[in-house]
Amino acid sequence: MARLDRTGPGTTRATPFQIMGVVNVTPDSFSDGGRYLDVDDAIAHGLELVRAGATIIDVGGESTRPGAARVDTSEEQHRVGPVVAALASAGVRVSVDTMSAETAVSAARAGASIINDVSGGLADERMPAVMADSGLACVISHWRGHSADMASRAHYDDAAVDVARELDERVSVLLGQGLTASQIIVDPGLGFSKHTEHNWRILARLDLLQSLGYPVLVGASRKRFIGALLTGDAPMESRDAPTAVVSVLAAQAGAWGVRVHDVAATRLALDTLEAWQGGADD
Ligand code: PMM
Repeated sequence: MARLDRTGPGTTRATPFQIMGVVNVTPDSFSDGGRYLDVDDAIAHGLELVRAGATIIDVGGESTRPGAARVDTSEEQHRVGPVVAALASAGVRVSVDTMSAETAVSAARAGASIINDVSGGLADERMPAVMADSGLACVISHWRGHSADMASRAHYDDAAVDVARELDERVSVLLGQGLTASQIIVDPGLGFSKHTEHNWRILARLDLLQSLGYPVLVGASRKRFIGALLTGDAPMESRDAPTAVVSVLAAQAGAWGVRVHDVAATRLALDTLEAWQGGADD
């Protein structure tokens, strides 16, 4: 049986559900900062995530944690370049998590096949042209400003409605700048200028994002709003079980994929959903 091949009753998904495994080559990412700063460790971790079921590996060299400082572009390229090159040459589908046009260009040359820009092409004015020229798939996230002061921008009438509308407007601008519709994957940018209640509202109304007509990527993994479900001083890894539940619910809601740190937990959760759905076919 094809994995999670249904988007809803009677409809078939063109592509299998995507599990994007995170490899942060940073000293300061909130969930795994410093663990894979060494190039060999980062490559090994990427390959391990592929063995665990990741269909894409997302390689990032700049932390976007709340309050994070920007990283120099050459340092960012120095971090991600060798990891992207090694994983791509091993046949892995690689995305580069960057807001820098220069880093996107160099990662594309190194073999990346997806540009994942959490700013949706807003942080670097050269990014839309790079995305258009590359012809690569591009993740366009909802974004209102840099991490240093993003919390001050977390004001919504209805977060789900507002995020869907702002993403739609952003995509229209990018289409006008030469991107094609087939390149676009949208992402609500959970945690970026969003408080806990905003993130849950967006997830509960994922249908509004789906209705834009593009594949939807959900990045909830280990974020603060997931941590808020836990009591006390729970370690970061405790957030992986609720993250896996979010992955299943996102798949059921018709998302294209999820971006997660613990691929094995998400794979198992999705296999459980598939087994459940399989019961309906018998
Ligand atoms: N979140 C982070 C980084 N990159 N990319 C996409 N497309 N969506 C996200 O939600 C997203 C992202 C921040 O999380 P991390 O520090 O764990 O990488």
